[in-house]
Amino acid sequence: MAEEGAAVPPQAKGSWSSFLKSIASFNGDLSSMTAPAFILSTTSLTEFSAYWAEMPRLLVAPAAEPDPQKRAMLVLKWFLSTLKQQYASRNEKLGSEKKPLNPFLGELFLGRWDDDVGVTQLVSEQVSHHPPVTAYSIWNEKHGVRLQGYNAQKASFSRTINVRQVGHAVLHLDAYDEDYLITLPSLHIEGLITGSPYVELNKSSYIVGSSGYTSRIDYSGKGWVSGAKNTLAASVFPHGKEKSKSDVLYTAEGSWTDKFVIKNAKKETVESYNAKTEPKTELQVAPVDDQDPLESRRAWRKVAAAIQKGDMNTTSAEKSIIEESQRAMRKQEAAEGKEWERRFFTRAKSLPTFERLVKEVPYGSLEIDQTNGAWVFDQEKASAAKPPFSALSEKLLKEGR
Ligand code: HC3
Repeated sequence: MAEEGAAVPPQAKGSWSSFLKSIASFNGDLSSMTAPAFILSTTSLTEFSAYWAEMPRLLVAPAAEPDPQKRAMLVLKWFLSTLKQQYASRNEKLGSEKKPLNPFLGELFLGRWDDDVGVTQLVSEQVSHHPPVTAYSIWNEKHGVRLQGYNAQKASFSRTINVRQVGHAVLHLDAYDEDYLITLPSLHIEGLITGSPYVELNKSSYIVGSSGYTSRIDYSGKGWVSGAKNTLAASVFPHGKEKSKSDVLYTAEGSWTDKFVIKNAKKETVESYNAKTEPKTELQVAPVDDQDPLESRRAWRKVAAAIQKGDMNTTSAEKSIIEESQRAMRKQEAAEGKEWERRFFTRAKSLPTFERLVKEVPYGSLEIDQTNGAWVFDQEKASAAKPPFSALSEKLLKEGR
């Protein structure tokens, strides 16, 4: 058994115990949790949208596959390949899962990947602050592949922090006018007692394709008695055949942080994946000084620098400046009877693709009350969008902040 608080710096032992006591009674809003300095991350949640496409080659691969069953399998392979980046990369890089910066309404994270599959673009925007909701759109024009989605988190405490993700993603393949509805896995935090938290996925998630094939992915981890960390087992089957073993077209088995294989119905390996060796393309982001004031790294740079130095007074002071200015804007909007204008996304009145495909997901529903609406990428807004992205940005730019 690991020593209690083994990864907690000696001077932070007291604050870590208080943090553990406080989360046992917390209200479900992850952003309201006050965590000790050593566990604070300098990265905002708006940046997490990039995890969907760090291997653009895998994202666009289904677009070149004429067979619809194989296409569904390649979509599954791409999705599984994103899991390590999404849920374990911070652990690998920083030694543990840290508490991300809580994005402000209108915060943006913009970037692009440039590699042998052409340009893949990313737009991520905080479309709601209460509750926190991040929306994103990722597209590769050359291969006609578009991914868009939004997510929020509902947390609860029982033994540890349990997080249910609300929201979904839709992958669209232009060449086949095909959509894949992607539901998001639930997770919980392990390693809290030892002071080195990490994410473990649990339960199941689905990918439902409009071509008639669904994938279900089951997640499990290291239990008290048996099981291995980050285990996945998935299958691809025709719509309506989830319970029929004889209808399974492909299975995937392995680890989402290590290796997995995909086999066909004859149990022949058709694809294999090694998360440790798969090359990634680096995301390109504008230099901070050239960014719009609403862009994440520019907006948070003073906070991030203070966190890096372990200077909690400056961290709080700089966070307060952002929070105060956000409060002032909300007050002004309320007085004018207006709502903050999202730069790239719009609240949808209905989501026909979601409604059609979600029928294949047991207990699947939209839950718009949990995400302040259903959010879609607005092509018109995106074509018109040019920095600075708000009157406030312009003011800040002029003041040279
Ligand atoms: C729960 C989480 C914030 C949300 C993160 C999400 C669900 C965000 C969307 C991404 O696509 C996938 C993703 C990955 C990791 C999730 C984070 C893990 C931990 C973090 C909590 C707010 C931090 C808890 C604090 C502490 C100190 C225990 O780490």
